[in-house]
Amino acid sequence: MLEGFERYPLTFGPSPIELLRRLSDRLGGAVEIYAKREDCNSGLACGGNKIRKLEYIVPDLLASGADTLVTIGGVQSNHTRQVAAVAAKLGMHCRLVQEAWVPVEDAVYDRVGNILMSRLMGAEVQLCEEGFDIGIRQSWMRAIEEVKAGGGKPYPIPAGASMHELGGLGFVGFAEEVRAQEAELGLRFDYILVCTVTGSTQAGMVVGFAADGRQRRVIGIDASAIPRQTKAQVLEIARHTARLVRLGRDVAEDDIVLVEDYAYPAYGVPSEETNSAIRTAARTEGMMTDPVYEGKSMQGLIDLVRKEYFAPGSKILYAHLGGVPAINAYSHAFRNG
Ligand code: 5PA
Repeated sequence: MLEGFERYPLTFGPSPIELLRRLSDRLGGAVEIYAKREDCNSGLACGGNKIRKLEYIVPDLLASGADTLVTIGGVQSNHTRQVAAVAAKLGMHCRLVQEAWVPVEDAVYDRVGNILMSRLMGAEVQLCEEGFDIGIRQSWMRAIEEVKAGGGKPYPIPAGASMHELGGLGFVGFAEEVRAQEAELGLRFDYILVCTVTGSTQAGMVVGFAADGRQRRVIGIDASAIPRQTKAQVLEIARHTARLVRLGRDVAEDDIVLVEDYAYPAYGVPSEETNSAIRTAARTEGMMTDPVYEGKSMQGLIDLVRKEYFAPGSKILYAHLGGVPAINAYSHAFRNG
């Protein structure tokens, strides 16, 4: 589906798939849980899902003649950290707008984890007070204008690279990669579980898996706590991406499956159940997840397995999208493990 699109390699190659045997057993052994490790997909500052999206955006930004990448996220955004890494790798400037998306009072929240790495990689970091939103932001538009006013040539990348023309392509590629790995492993996944916030990860997967009829087997676990807006954005990106790759059919509203039950109490704030899911993954598999994204999808996975949402014998692929650096900003929750 992606033959007509240029890709600038930033990942190590196909990300590994591993069976989570002890986690599967811990949850009763009726289903087999696998993880696809996007959290170790690249050497660029710990990698993650944005690296895969950016592989299809970099050719466009190089062709544009831009000298400064301008993007946006919360203070502990993984996306902004990955854009900073790509800018460093390409030898470009990077301007990051980091909004107050999460209501935290931790004294080191804006010093550790992702934001520490972004600063270290030379990005210009601007903290601002605006709250959480997955749409197009005024603060970001202002930063783009400021770069222009300073004589630079900005290349704008919206939050999560999602509402970018090419933002859905990377995860179409993820689906194609999974199909090739399934052939090698001699199995077929019945469900693909993914954490969703700005939407292009799930949207790309929906388009990619629609090619073999599995789009409704992509189970989005909402971590935004604004599921209506998030689901609408996933649908919009999926429809756009389907046209772009000439899928040959439209994406229906029902093709977007978004489970809303695990994002509480708020975006970026883990519940006790989220933290308990993080501990379970860590203690059964040595697999680290974070309190903002993957901990919530891990919580969803564990709860849905326990509720027998998946038929016995199902093979489930948990897309681990990265995000572990942010755990440093939540040290209090894990002070006793
Ligand atoms: C993010 C996003 P989408 O935004 O494509 O739906 O992906 C959700 C997601 N897991 C899942 C991890 C580890 C993520 O980082 N992060 C954003 C960020 O600013 O880091 C875009 C919100």
